[in-house]
Amino acid sequence: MSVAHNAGNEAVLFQNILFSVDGGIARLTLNRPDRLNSFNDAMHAEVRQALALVDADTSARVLLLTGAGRGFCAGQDLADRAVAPGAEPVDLGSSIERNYRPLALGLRALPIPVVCAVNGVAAGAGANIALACDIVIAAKSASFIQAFCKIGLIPDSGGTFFLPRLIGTARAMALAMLGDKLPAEQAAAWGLIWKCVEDAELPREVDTLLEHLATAPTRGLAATKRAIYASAGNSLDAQLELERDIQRELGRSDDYREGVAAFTAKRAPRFAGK
Ligand code: T3D
Repeated sequence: MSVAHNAGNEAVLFQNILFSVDGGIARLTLNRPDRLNSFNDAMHAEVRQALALVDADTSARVLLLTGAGRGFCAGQDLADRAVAPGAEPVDLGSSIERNYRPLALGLRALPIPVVCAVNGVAAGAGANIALACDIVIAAKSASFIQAFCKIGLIPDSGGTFFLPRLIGTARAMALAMLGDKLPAEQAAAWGLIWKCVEDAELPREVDTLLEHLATAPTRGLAATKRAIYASAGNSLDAQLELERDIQRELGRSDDYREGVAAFTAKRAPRFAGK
C-alpha cells in the first residue's frame, strides 16, 4: 500500500500502485507484479488519481512511470475479460473510453516531462502506454509486444497512432499483425524508444535523468512537449506560427532570464521551473 496527500492534505491510499512526490520527482509504479502489472479497473482509477495529484502539485517537475517486479505492464487484465458461453461480452469501447483513452491523453497533456522506465515486458496496452510517455528508457531484458492480434483486437491506447509515426508503416504493420516480441535493443535501434541500457544500469540511468529533468526549465520543457506533439497535425506554416507564439511566451519567463544570465556570467543556471 502507498499513501499520498492531496491539496487539502487528505491522505489518499493506493493498493495497486506505488506513488510519491519528492524533490521535484513524482514516481508512479504499477504494482500488481503477480499479474505483470496488467490493468484492472481499480489500478486504472488509482493511476488517474495519481496523475491528477501530479497535475495539481506545482512541486512536481518530472514524472516517472515504471512497473514493479519483472514486468512493466501486460496490458488489460484478461482475467476480467473471460466470457461464459452465451453471456454478454464486456463493452471494450466503454473500457477504452473510461480508462485507456484518458490515460494516454493524460500522460501527453501533463505539463511536465514523463519518463517511462520499461523494466520488463510491455505488452498490449502496456506497450502503448509506455509509448505515450515523453522519454522511454528500457532495460536490455525488456521487450515490447503488440499482443492484441493474438486475441483478435487492434493495437489500442494510441498504438495505431504512435507505431507508424515512430517506426514507419511497414514495421508498425508487421508488429501489429504478428504480435512478435520486439527486444528493447531493437526498439531503440528502430527509434521506437529513446534508449536501451543494461538491466543493472537502469536504476542509475533513470535517477540521473530524473534529477536532470527535475532541475531543468520545466515551463520550456512543457512547451517543447506541446509543440512536438502538435506537429503531428500541423502544416509547416502552422507549426512555425506555434513556435513563434510559444517562444514569445517563454521569452518572458523567469527560466529564460536565468538561462541567459547564467550563460553570460559563465555559471550553472538555477532554474525554478517558471
Ligand atoms: O479489454 C479492454 O478493456 C480493451 C483494452 C485492451 C488492452 C489490452 O491490453 S489487450 C492485450 C492484453 N494483454 C495481453 O494479451 C498480454 C497477455 N500476456 C502475455 O502474453 C504474457 O503474459 C507476456 C508475453 C506479457 C509475458 O509472458 P511470460 O511468459 O513472461 O509470463 P506469463 O507466465 O505469461 O505471465 C506471468 C503471470 O502473469 C501469469 O500468471 P500465473 O500463471 O503466474 O498465475 C499470467 O497469467 C499473468 N498475466 C500476464 N499477462 C496478463 C496476466 N494476467 C492477466 N492479464 C494479463 N494481461
